Amino acid sequence: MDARESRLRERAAQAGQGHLFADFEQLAPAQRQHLLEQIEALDFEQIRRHAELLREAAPVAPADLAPAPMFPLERDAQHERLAERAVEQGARALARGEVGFLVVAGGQASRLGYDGPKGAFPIGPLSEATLFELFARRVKAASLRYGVRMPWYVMTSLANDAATRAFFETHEWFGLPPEDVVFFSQAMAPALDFEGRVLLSGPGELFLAPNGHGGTLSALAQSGALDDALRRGLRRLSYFQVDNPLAIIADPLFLGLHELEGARMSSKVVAKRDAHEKVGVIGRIDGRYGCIEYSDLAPQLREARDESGRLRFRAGNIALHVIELDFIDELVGGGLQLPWHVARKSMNVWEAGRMVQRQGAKFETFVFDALARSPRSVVLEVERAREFSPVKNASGEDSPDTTRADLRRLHARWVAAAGLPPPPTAEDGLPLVEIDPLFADDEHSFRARAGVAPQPHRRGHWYR
Ligand code: UD2
Repeated sequence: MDARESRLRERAAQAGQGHLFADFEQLAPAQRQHLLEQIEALDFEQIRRHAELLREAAPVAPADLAPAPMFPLERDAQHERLAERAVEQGARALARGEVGFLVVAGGQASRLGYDGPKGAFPIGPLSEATLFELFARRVKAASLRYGVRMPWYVMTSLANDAATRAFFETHEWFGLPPEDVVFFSQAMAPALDFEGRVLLSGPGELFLAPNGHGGTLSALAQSGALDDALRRGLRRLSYFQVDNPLAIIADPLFLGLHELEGARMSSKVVAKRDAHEKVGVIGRIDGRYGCIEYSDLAPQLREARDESGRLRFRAGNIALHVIELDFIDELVGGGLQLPWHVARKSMNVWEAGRMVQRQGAKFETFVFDALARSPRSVVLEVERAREFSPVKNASGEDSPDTTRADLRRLHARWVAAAGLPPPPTAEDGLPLVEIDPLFADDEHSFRARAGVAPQPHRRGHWYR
């Protein structure tokens, strides 16, 4: 046994993780080296704290919850005046090249059951364009519209980094300048059993899971992506999730309101469908901005109505944010530690020489917990049909079928608004139409091109 191995064996044993060496003798030399490297990289102190978290009773629900003031969809004259100013302000910031894009794509797409980066999933109703391609075309559309380079930061994780980079390379970065697509990887956190022991996912392989989208902030700083953004003269990032192809990523209204408010991090929300929709709610928690998890909202608050009869806590979080770069710099520089959240689930693990299914825990931090550090923040209510239709599950609610249907409905709306002939209806009773973001990226720009006929397509109307 060499010195490194005995040192690591001792460290693991002291931390109560001696079982990691149980199969060591049966491993091939390369597997042993790999396991030693993984153990060397473990933060045993953090694992100890995570194990403690598991032993604690369920976290106490926050004491003081209140809805956050919103910039609403239904606007009075004063709102309209502010919106006009904001749109101008936001458009100026975009044209000055102060805004970059940030997509979080480090998740494992386990609910979708797709074997590959979620962004490589085909979603275009006619084009079958992947999520990454649709976003790339939106980034390009924004860059052309504002006549400025707009870098795109793509967060991956160890589980999909190589595959994501290869996917972009194969598709020649979807026509974007490769130097303007910056990949960076979030950190991983070991999954534990309920006694706090690190789990294995195979022989000599630790069970590591992405550390949640809260990991974005420190990963931006540690990877050099934050410096890259500052060097380019960016001031803020437009943050979105890879699963929502409706996301409006270069939104002058949102950016302008955020800037006029002097906010450091802001959020878009949609009115919850009903009291039971399982989305977090943006609100005030103990006097600070934050996102109240569905499960933390007591039934009487979940159902509570305001004087107009609408849900009191209705600001459903759709995970679209604007985040100032100097805010990230300050948080990370100050040793940012977002709270850890525990997800208990059934997992396939390697134990006593075979794969078994058992209960375990993954640990994640959430980016919206950083809202608590932004004294001012905009909560902009947007229309669900225009901006939110996530691909989460393989079928049923929030699945590829519902997202494609929502894209078709939205684009049919643009076609109708432009007074163009309606697209053909498919067997499901919905119009079969798709508009390429580079043809037009919103209703307004579509109307401006209303003279252009759709490309013939064997099934529907494809504007591209
Ligand atoms: C999230 C929000 C929920 C609502 C919803 C909107 C949380 C805990 N809940 O639900 O309140 O806003 O989104 O769609 O966030 N990701 C990473 N790294 C990770 C984990 C996730 O990059 O370690 C990415 C992932 O690739 C995806 C996004 O974050 O783009 C959301 O992840 P999710 O599908 O696990 O979030 P979900 O559905 O629990």
